[in-house]
Amino acid sequence: MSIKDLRVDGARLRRSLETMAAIGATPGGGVQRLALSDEDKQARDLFVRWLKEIDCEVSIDEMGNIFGRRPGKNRELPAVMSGSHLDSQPKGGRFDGVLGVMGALEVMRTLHDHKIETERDLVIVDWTNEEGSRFAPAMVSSGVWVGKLERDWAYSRTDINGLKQGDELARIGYKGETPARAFPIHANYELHIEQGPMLEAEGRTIGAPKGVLCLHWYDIRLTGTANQVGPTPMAGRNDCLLAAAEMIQTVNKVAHLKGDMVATVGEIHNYPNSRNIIPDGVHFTVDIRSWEDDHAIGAWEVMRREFEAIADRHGTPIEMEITWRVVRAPFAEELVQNVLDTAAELGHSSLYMVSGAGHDCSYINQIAPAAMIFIPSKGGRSHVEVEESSWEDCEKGANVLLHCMLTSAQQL
Ligand code: HGY
Ligand code: MN
Ligand code: MN
Repeated sequence: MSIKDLRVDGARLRRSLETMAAIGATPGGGVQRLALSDEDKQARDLFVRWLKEIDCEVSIDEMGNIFGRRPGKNRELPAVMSGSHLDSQPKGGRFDGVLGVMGALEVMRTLHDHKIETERDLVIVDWTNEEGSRFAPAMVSSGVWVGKLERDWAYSRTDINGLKQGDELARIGYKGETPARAFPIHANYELHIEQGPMLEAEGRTIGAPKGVLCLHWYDIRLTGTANQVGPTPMAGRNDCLLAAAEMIQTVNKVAHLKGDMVATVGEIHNYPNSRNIIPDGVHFTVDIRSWEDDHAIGAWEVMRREFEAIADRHGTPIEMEITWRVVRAPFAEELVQNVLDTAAELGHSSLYMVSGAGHDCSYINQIAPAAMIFIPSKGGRSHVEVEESSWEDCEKGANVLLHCMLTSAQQL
């Protein structure tokens, strides 16, 4: 069979996705596989087993990133890499992240079945804690790997129960010895569901993002004056939840200032959260994204000033933390073109677009040529239990990944 006629085994890809979906399955048909949870460990152990079944060299680094390497003929050449993440949102979907890891595994299985030799090594990877839901920020382990985030800072990040990311890595047995530091990469591809409505709306099969928006995360903490709700007059209260409500309105208002921007308050904690106590503490998060980095920066400056004015008016002490910022990731044009050309050669329609969702590929893009391959999300939904993509599109995306990786792996 000529290399051009090589195709993945769609049924086997479906089986591996269904097997993974059973790990942390939720009653609503989604998954809960929070980073470094027992479910994440279960999925990791299975991935490692599958890598060993096809004779990949397995390594686990200090951030728990799992690498499976398939030797090429010229081992000293920079490798071709592909991967994504096995961790999920609290009530996440069965495709976000895991498609990119299982799709890459299916590529390796296909090459293994057909005994295909490549010039360059191929490496596939499960990046630890891409979601940033349990331990903020997102994409933390690819961020450490490319040298943009500090390992010990990442280790120190805590979840809502005060557990540290580094301790949880050790607890599940994935705090590896290998330094979490980039090795030479010739090209990096990430297969992922679009998580938005564009491909479906345009009736296209393969998305070729020109890049990923910048992502900026902030944590806002307010201090109120708790009291019994009954006897305390309305005048003179320091009600920090009321102040927070006005700030949340501000986030939404500012987001509309620029067409390429989105801003969201997705997480809020109210203390002591009792209906008959005026709250004495509120913690909420702000997520701002835009294609132009300075739009998101400018939006934050407006929000920050308005938050200060609101806090002042309520007499509410406020702390604002710039938690995390990752710059916009414009992907390598020649790799994006390779995605578009490969989709066409395989007979699939494609769409040149932008990714509003963050991905590990954003960080890899800062040290090596990178690009992504999207498939449609039904109803444009994601980060929800009803997240859905068709098995046929999963197979098509994996075939585009297979041939993009082969094209790059044969380049000398
Ligand atoms: O936030 C994101 O877009 C990704 O799910 N980490
Ligand atoms: Mn993802
Ligand atoms: Mn996600």
